[in-house]
Amino acid sequence: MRTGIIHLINPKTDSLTTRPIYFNRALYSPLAGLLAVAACIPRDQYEVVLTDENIETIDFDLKADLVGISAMTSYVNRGYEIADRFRAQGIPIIMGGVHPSFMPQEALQHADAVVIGEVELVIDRILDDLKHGEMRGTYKSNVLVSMQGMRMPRYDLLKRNRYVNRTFVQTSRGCHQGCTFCAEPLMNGLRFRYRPVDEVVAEIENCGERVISINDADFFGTPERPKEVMRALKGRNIQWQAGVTSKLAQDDQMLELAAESGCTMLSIGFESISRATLQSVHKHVNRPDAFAALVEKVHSYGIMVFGLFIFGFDGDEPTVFDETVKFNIGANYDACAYSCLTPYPGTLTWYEMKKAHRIVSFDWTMYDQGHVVFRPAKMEPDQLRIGLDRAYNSFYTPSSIASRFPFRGKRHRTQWLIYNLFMRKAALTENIESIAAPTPEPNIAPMPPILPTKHEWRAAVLEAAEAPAVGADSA
Ligand code: B12
Repeated sequence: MRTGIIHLINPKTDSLTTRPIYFNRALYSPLAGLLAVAACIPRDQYEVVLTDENIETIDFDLKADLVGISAMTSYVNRGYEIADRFRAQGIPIIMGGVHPSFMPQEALQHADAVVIGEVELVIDRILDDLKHGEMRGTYKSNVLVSMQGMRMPRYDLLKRNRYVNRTFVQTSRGCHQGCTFCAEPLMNGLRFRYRPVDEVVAEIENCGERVISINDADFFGTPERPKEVMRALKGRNIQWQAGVTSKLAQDDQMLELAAESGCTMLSIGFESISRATLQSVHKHVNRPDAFAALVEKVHSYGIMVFGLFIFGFDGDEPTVFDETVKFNIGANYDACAYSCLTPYPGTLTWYEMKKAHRIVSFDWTMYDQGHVVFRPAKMEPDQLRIGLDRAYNSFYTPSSIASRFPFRGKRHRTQWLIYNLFMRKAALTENIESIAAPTPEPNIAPMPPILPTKHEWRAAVLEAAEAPAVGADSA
C-alpha cells in the first residue's frame, strides 16, 4: 500500500534545447537523472510526481513527503528558490545531479540532504532516514554502482508529447577522455561501466518508443562493446542517435553496424578546429585535419553529424568564429551547436581559471554556455559573446540550410529539418545581450565526487578546497 508522495522537480532553464519552440515541444529535457531516481523509489511505498518546469508549472500546494530537485549548474539557483519555497512549508528537500554533487555544502544551505554522485546505492538509506525524520546531510556511496540489474527509468512519468527526444537510454557510464572542461570523468570516472547488452535491449523494447537517444558520454568509447550493442539492436526497427567521440566514428565496421541497427545521427564533440587548442584542453583524440573526411564518411552511411563546438579557449582569436563556421559549412555538418567555454565548478578548467583570477561571474545562472563568465585570453569578453551569436546565426542562415540540405543519400531528411529549424529559431530567439556581470566569489569551494587521477591536479583540487576564498568571510 502506498503511504506517501515524492515530488521530483527539474527546475526551469531557458536554453536552446529545453525551450518549447515548435508545436509546444522542447528538443530535449535533461530528465534522465530524475527518471533514474524515480526508478529507485519503491512503487508500493510512494507515488512519484514528476514536474519539468521547462514545460509545466510547479504545484507548490502539493503536500509531498519529500521534494527531490535535480540540477546542473545553470539552473541550480532556480532549484534553490524552489527548495526554499517548499522548505518554508516544512517539506523535506533532497537535491542531486551534477551541481549539488560538486558543491554539496552550498546545496545544503537550501536542502536537508544532498546526494553526491549516483543515487542507486544510497536510496534505501535515504528513504529509511526519511521515515524516521532523520534525512539530513550528504549521502555518497563509496563505490560506483554496477550497471547490472539497473531498474528501468520511469518513462511512464514523462509527458512525452512535450519533447522531440523522449527516450534516453544509458548503455554505459564514464569516459576515457580527460577533457579539462568536462565534469564526466570527475562524476563517473575515467573507466567505462557497462550495462549488460540484454538489459539495454530489454529497456529499449519496453520503453514505448522506437526513436531512442543513447545518453552515454561516449557510446563509441571502446572498439568492441558498441558493436555488441548494435548487433543486438539490428532488426528491431528502431532509430537511434548517440553522443560519441571522433576516433572510432571513423571505423567503417562501426559505422556499418550503426547504419544497419538504425542510427540516424551521431553527436560528436569536435570542440575546436585547432589541434593546438584541442591538445591544450586534453582532447587529444580529435584531429581537425580529419574532421571533413569524417563527416563525409559518416554521411556515406546515411548518418547525420551533429557537431559540438566550444569557443573561448585560450588559443581562440577573434577570427575563430568565422573560420569555424566557414569550415563547418564547407564540411557539410548537418547541425552544429556552439557553446561558450564555461568553467564549471570543480572541473580542471575551473581550477586553472580560478588560480589565474580569470573568473568574473560566479552567478551560476550565467553558467549556461551562452554567457561569458570569464576573461578570455585573446579577445574581449564582448567579442566572445557577439562571436558566438554570429556563429549560430551564420551557420543557420536560410542559404546555409538550403546548401547543406541532404537532397541525395540516405540521411533522415525530416530529422535533419527538425534539428536545423529548432536550432535556427532557438538561436534567433536567444535573448542574451551582454556578458555576465562580475559577482563576488562563493566562500565554498567545489569538491569533485571523484578526484582527478593526475597527481598535480588532485593536489590543486585539495589545495583549493582548503584555502579560504578571496574576500570570503573568515568568521
Ligand atoms: C546526456 C547529457 C545531456 C543530454 C541530457 C539528456 C537527458 N534527457 O537527460 C542533453 C543533450 C539534453 C544535455 C544537455 C546539456 N548538457 Co549535458 N550531459 C549529458 C551527460 C553526458 C549525461 C547525463 C545523463 O543523462 N546522465 C544519466 C543520469 C542517470 O545521471 P545523472 O543525471 O547524473 O543522475 C544521477 C545522479 O546525479 C543522481 N541524481 C540526479 N538528479 C538527482 C536528483 C535527486 C533528488 C537525487 C536524490 C539524485 C539525483 O541520481 C542519478 C542516478 O544515479 C552529462 C555528463 C554527466 N556525467 O552528467 C552531461 C552534462 C550533465 N551536461 C552538461 C551541460 C553543460 C549541458 C548543456 C548546458 C550543454 C549545452 N550547451 O546546451 C545542456 C543543458 C541543457 C539545459 N540547459 O538544461 C554538463 C553539466 C555541467 C554542470 N556543472 O552543469 C555535463 C556534466 C557535461 C559536462 N560538460 O561536464 N546533456
